[in-house]
Amino acid sequence: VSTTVEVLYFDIRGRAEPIRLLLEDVGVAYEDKQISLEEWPAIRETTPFRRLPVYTAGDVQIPESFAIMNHLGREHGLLGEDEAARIRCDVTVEAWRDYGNRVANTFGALSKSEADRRAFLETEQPALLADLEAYYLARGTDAPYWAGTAPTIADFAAFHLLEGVANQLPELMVRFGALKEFHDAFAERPRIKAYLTSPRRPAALFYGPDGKIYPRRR
Ligand SMILES: N[C@@H](CCC(=O)N[C@@H](CS)C(=O)NCC(=O)O)C(=O)O
Repeated sequence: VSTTVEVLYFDIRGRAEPIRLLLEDVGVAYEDKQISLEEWPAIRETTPFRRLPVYTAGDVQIPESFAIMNHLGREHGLLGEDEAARIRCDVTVEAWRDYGNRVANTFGALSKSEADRRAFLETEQPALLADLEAYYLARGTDAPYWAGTAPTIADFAAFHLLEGVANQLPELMVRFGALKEFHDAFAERPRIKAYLTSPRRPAALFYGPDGKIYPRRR
């Protein structure tokens, strides 16, 4: 008996993208329900926290993107091979989540002034990426993963946010050779590679103040 798996989110990559990447990589068939902002008011009141994404598998409904990631991590053995890897997985997820929230606050729909955006780009973002790269380099293995010698949910979270850097700020990406190496290696995973260029993948990265933000280059 196969359970119907559905990811409900907006028609952008956004907070659903690590979930989509994970499902693609493990080869689970899922329905990717992408709604427009016009459709949202009608759906909003049916969701537990009036937010998306919401994941459904049969009778199981889960809001909160990282509750979904943790659930899928338990199902597919993607939470770390030992306690050291589990700790690194948790730390990596939290650190990239903070980074992602700062990017969203700066460039998203309720984004700040041009001066704040410039300050973020010039100072805060490179500093955050430098810290993340230092953490990645201290992983104590040559394996191209953030936590241990096998993929974890942290890799999907990190890869998604690095996709944003690779697409929008290639000149910043080249300053972080190890992050770029991780990104490029992860992009070569066969199912990830197929997904990245598939029509299934939403073209837009996220919603900015004036509508959807698309990759500068691909
Ligand atoms: N902590 C939540 C945040 C969810 C969230 O902020 N969703 C936004 C889109 S990225 C949303 O649904 N906004 C619509 C609204 O607030 O009306 C998660 O990680 O899933």
